[in-house]
Amino acid sequence: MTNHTALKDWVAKTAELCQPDKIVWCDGSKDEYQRMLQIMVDSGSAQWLSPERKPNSILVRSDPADVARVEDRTFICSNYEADAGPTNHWKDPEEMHEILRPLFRNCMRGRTMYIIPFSMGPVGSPIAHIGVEISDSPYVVANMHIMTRVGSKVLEVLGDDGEFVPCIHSVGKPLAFGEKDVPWPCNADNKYITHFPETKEIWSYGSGYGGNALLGKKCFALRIASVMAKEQGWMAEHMLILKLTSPQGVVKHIAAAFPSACGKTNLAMLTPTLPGWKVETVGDDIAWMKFKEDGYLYAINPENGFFGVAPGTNTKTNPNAMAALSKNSIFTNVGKTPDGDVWWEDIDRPAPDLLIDWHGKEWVHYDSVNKAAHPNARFTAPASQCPVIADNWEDPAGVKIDAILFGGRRSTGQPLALQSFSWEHGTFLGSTMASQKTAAAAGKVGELRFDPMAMLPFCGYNMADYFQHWLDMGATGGDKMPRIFYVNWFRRAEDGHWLWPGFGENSRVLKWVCERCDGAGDVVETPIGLLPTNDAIDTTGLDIPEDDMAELLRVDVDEWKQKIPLFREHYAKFGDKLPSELTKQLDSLEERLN
Ligand code: O2Y
Ligand code: MN
Repeated sequence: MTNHTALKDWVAKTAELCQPDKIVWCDGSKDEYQRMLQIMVDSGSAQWLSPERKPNSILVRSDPADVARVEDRTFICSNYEADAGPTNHWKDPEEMHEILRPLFRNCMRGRTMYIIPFSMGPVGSPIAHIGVEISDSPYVVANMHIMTRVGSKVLEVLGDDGEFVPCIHSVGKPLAFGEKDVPWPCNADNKYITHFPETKEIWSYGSGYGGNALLGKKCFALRIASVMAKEQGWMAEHMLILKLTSPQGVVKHIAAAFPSACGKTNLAMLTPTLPGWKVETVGDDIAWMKFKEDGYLYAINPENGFFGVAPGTNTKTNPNAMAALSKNSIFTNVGKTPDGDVWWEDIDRPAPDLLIDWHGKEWVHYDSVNKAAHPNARFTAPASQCPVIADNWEDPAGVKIDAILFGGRRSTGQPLALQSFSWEHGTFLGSTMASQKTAAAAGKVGELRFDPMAMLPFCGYNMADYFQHWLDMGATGGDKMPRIFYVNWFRRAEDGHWLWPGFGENSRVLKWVCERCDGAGDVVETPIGLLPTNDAIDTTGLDIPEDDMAELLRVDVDEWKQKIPLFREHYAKFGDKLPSELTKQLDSLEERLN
């Protein structure tokens, strides 16, 4: 097991509080993974899929009241409210512990308490960090096996006194003696996803789903890690990492931040349409970046798998994701076909007769309201199963990041691509990032929501301090920092047609980014940044009208002028904590537009 005294004490204290029937230390073995699946199947929580269709894979249906991250139940419990900032829900740490203690008392009665030591990043990498999750959910154990590196090898690296982030999770449904469990235990009316940035602890109660329960992901790798990164001089970002190779063999690594539901997984696994270009995946959701002795920023993907949205994933939009999920995967809230396969909206084939929906009921008909799969239905698949996983994706030294892309879903105004004038201007672009709301998020579809650096739900401290951290990183890295770009695949013409085909054609923009990193690629200076000239993006073989291309790269000065008050209003939320550099950047933009 372990001789780590602090870890053993913490486990004993937690067991005393939660009163589980049994304690199991996870070793991360294949046998253990299989045991978890069988436990879920035997208890009625999961069912095996057909070994022919989806070998060694299970289907799980959650409680309909537990289907997604719950931002309104997510708290940053810093000592001072100002340190959580205006974009987070804050609670005093003592007050939160007063709420949590009675909820956690005896909460694991009738259940097994699993101790899951996990590494975020390749075990032993200088960029990686260790966490230990205590959970009463076998679904969490199995998912953590795929999404992180679990087990004895992590305890070895931890040694007798290594640092770890303690993560406590309970579904919040103790069982009375002899009480039969429900298929998806949770406590729908009492969810708390809480983070303690000063003590670097995570406590999660009441939900068994995704980001609420797999605490290595959003809770640790983004909210707590963003605090650690600020304190220690590195970056924890909501970014994919891809490896781009030109026909001449020039390799660039690109990190990209897009809000949820803007195609990050698709971009990370893109199949280029440009002959000779290759995209390989390092990660699809999170990047941890640290300086190396050479002064450059190197990134790892702290995760080990993909927790991807199923609906909309198909062999056209993302053949590599389809291959990754073809076996050894966990499917949550998707439909099930009579031959034991999975089905979701916009998968490659029409819905068969006798399809079972995510509620476990026979699906009667296809309409836009009654979906067979929940819109946030997920697949959990090992990254190693992705056909285009990069050969260096587990390099403990990380990959040198050459470029950072920001992007969102914007039907008007924002051009196809632009490069920032400088790191500071790039930070300004990230801080004013906005995206149109999709049907998946609360609020009016199409409404613009500011989502700085795609970190709005994930920054574990005051976002104004986070902006300052970006500026500080730039000051440290100087010329060696990645070049920053802003892209937008989602422009529509006035008549509503898409101006840019997207998907594999986005490789054309990546080619220009690659050229710009080497000081080539044509640009024109505009008030909002350095735009590609009309022929700088390689459109060879692409049937795109010249007018559409011109529109994609047009800067509508009047439209941009109208955005200035919105930017000021967005910045005003941060009061005098907003770095003066960003106000300066906004003033300069306004001047350039006038
Ligand atoms: O609904 C959840 O719990 C998952 S959210 C998620 C999962 C994978 C990658 N990104 C996200 C996200 O919300 O950004
Ligand atoms: Mn994400």
